[in-house]
Amino acid sequence: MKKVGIVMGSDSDLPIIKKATDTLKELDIPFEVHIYSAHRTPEEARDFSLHARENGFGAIICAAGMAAHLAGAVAANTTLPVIGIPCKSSVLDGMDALLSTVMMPPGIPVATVAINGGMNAALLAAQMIAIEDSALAHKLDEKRKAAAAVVLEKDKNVLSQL
Ligand code: RP5
Repeated sequence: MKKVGIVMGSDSDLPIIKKATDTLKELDIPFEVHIYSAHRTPEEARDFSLHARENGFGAIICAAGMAAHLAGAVAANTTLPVIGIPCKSSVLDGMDALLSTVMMPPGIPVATVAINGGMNAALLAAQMIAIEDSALAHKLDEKRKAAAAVVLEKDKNVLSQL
């Protein structure tokens, strides 16, 4: 199975990445995690993305806050799908990172999830890997069914709480 690459701009982004790695672990998807910054360690971020395909990755998740150029910088060096997580890590509450991540110029796409959207980034990466992996696609279907069952259980009980 292809691996998911996870790159975060700083170790202060770890709580958001943890939501992604928990989800990937639950789905038995192999992953690799790095702290590379578009601004502080641009060479390492570039090298990782340039060689990601030959190193067995199928998708890359990038999490960064503030002027978040990491996902775009990684996407510039690979045609693997890149998923950006804008992180809330400044006085602008993540709006800065959201706009920096989502507003890519035509030609270099980044699939941007919600601010701090670690779980959805992992699920989206899993769905990409599952295009060629029917066992994983089945696991994703089952996970959705389980999540729906939780909501329906709450529906059954809501009246008793009012
Ligand atoms: C970004 O700046 C990082 O992704 C992080 O979200 C933010 C703050 O980084 P630290 O100052 O906490 O290292 O590059």
